[in-house]
Amino acid sequence: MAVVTGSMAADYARDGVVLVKGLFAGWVEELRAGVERNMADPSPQLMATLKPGEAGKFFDDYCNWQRIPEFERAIRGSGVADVAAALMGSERVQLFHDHVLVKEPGTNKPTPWHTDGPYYFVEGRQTVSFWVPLDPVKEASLRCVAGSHLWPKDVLPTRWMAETNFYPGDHDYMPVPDPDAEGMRVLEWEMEPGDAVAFHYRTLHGTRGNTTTARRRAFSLRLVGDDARYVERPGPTSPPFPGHGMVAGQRLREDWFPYLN
Ligand SMILES: O=C(O)CCC(=O)C(=O)O
Repeated sequence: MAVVTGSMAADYARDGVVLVKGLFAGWVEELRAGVERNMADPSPQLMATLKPGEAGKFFDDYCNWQRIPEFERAIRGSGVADVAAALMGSERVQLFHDHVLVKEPGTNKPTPWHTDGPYYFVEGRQTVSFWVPLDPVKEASLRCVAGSHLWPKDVLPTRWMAETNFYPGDHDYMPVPDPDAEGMRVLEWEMEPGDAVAFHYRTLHGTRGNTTTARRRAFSLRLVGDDARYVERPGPTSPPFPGHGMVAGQRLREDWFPYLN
């Protein structure tokens, strides 16, 4: 069971990202089985990721924990809620959604720099995602810009494949920066299966392509804490959760987004 030290919580508050070694180490086979089940039977929300002619295969699907028992067992059994509570400084922890991102060998396409927050209909200081590789990763690991969760403006959300703005119309977003060219502090780790990068919904992140001969399977888990509230966005969000019926300022409805602790 991974333990959050005081210095890890302080790092998370300052950088908006921290490595949690071995958080899902006992759940790797379970999660791999869940990913296989998910890939064999994707949801209707499966995302198109590669343009015609782009090399490889990039599987990107989400919101499946209710129908993939391996995911629910790992989420409830791993102790991730306690880790999330300690990192966020939150009493309660709610499950927002799961996300599977598999880059097969030779998928050169990088995952573009982005922050998840603007795509979501929930906002708060207390948010955390756990990106969990299910294969050893080096170059294709998650890359996060330290401190970006504290930037005053949200980063423009875009559609990864079409490279157009995610929401119609003009909104007050900052343009997507180029962290390498702009000399930003980028944190990334060589990781073992079951390690986790914990990062805030406002943290700028991306990944390189998978140019290796090995698969790069990743399970990402999105959780929220006490101060997270439903917010209106300029259009349908990702994930959309049609018919959710929530209004601005409400906590996420408990019957769809259960408490984990
Ligand atoms: O795995 C990737 O390529 C990107 C992961 C990501 O953006 C996320 O988990 O939010």
